[in-house]
Formats: sequence, C-alpha cells, structure tokens
Amino acid sequence: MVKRVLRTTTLPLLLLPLLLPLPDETGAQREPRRRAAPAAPKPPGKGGCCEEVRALKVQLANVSSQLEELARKQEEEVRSLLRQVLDLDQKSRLQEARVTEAESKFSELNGHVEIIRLQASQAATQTSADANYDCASLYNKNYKISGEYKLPADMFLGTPELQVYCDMETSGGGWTVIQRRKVGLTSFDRDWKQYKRGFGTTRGDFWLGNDNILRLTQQPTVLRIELEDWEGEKRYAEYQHFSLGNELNSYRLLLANYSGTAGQDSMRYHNNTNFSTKDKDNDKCVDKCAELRKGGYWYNCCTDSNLNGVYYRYGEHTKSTDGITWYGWHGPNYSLKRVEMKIRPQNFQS
Ligand SMILES: [Ca+2]
Repeated sequence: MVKRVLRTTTLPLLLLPLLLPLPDETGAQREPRRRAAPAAPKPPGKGGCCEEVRALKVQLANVSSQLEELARKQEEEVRSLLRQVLDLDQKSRLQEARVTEAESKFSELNGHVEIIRLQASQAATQTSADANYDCASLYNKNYKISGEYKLPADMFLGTPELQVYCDMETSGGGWTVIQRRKVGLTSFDRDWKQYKRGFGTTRGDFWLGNDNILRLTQQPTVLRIELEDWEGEKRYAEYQHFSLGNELNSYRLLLANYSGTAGQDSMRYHNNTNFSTKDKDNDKCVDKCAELRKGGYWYNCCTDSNLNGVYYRYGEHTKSTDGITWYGWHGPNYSLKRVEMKIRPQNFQS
C-alpha cells in the first residue's frame, strides 16, 4: 500500500500508461485523474485518502510517540515522588526517634530535679534521730521517684553520708538497692576491703558495701532479688527475713521465708554462711570458692547462686561456672543479663 501511494504521487502523469499493466494498479491509475481538480471534495473510498491516511498515520505515530514520552516522564516523576515520600518517611521516623530519646532524657532530668528540690526542702527536717534512714523512710516522706538519693550521715552510728539508688516503683517501692549487674564493665572480683566499703556507681553496676548493708538492716528487713535472662524474661526471689552479722562475724548471712518466681530457692544453700572474698576464705569448702567463682559472696561449697560472679555477654554466657548464676532457674552454666538486690523494712507500707 505504501509503495503504491509513493508511485502515484511521485511519478509524472506521462508515465502512468507504463504503470497500467501492473496487475494491482487499477485503483492507483484512477486516482491521479480525480486529483487533477484540487478544489473538488475528496470522496471516500479505496485509495482516495491515501495521502491523508499517510499524514494521519504520521500524526498518529507522532502523537503516540509523544504519549509514550509523556508516560515515560510521568512514570519518572511518580518514581521521583515515591523516592521523596520514602525519604521523608525515613526522615520523620528518625525525627520521631530523636524526639522520644529527648523526651526520656527530659523526664529523667526532671525526676532528678524533683528529687533535689524535695531533698532541699526537707533537709532541715532530717536529723540523726532518723536512725533507720533509708529509701523506705524517704518514700514515706513523699519521695516517690526512683533514682539516686543521699542518705544523711548518722551521728549516733557514726556513719557517713551515703549515696543510694531507690526503687520507688517495684512492688510498692521503698527499696534501697544494694547490688546491681547490668552493664558488665565493673569487675566484682574484689578484695575484703572493697566489699566492706562498696564499689561501682549507683546508676550502673555496684555493691553498696557490707558495712552499709549492715547499717540498713538494723530493723527486720525484706530482701528482693530480681533476675533477667538473655531472652528478656524476668524472675524474682523474695525473703521476708534478711540480716547480716557484723564484720567480726564475717557478715554471716541469715535468710528466711522465700517466695517468688525464680524456681528453686538458690539462696537457701548460702544461708548461715560467712562472706568470702579472694583474700578471705571463709567458705565451708576445701577449695577457695571466691577464687573459683571470682566474686565476693556467702560461699558454701561453693554455689547454688553466684550473683557477684563474672559478667558474661550473650554468646559467652553459657560457657563458664564463674558467671552470674542462679541454679534454680537456668542452672550452673548460665550467666544472667541483669540482677538487682534490694531491701526494705518488713513493716513498710506503701
Ligand atoms: Ca575454702
């Protein structure tokens, strides 16, 4: 068809007779004659609109290529928009995370400020008459935010000012935290003197000190032990009676009335035993348990729990026997992720 159109339009009329014999040129032969009168309307019919068709086809081709181009551009724009949307979404998420972080820091600071304000306003009322001054008495004086507090020096007992961490939320609050393991950077493989005075930081990992624990347990005291494993599961053990002997009695441990969710009571085995450190072997064993278990503790022969043991990280936490263990829950080879020991008076009421 295209060939035919080309011939009829480009060859001069004189050559038309030569083209007549071509078997399929009958329509083409008539065509030029009609076209001799350009003003006459072009009738529809076979070959009558070839040029128009051609032009239309060209137009159509142009239009469709334009359309294609447009569609391509549109697609590109959509893609670019999508990219922008994704980008914005990511940015907004990041922003959100930052806001959350800032909010939590703000609330922590706020809590700290509130504690300082309360302590300042009540400093005048704190006297050495508060012989049993602790987190429980602070709670009863309306300090109900968990955090660091300073217990005043006790002239009567001759004890200095003491920095403590109070848990004012768990199970009614009023708890003075005496031990924490959660960061793992503070070594608990320390000597007698260090366990006597205490070490670490009250916001992180620490041992409050045997003398300080002794000072805080001069009235009937409850001990609560909180444990967390590497799967994030939490358990606790509570003893309605907890007391220590003095230093001459090697801070001998007395515990009674276990309750809680920590499986088999793993402190009972340590009841009525003396405190041992690597430089003072007071255990009930031929071995030196403090050396074997790398901590200071009320070792028997040696352990059913080792809460002052070595902090092992995930992956390393099942490979040793000197880790932070609680046999009644995870056995002798599982070092826990987090431990907190805290005390409060038996007669505490929130
Ligand atoms: Ca021994």
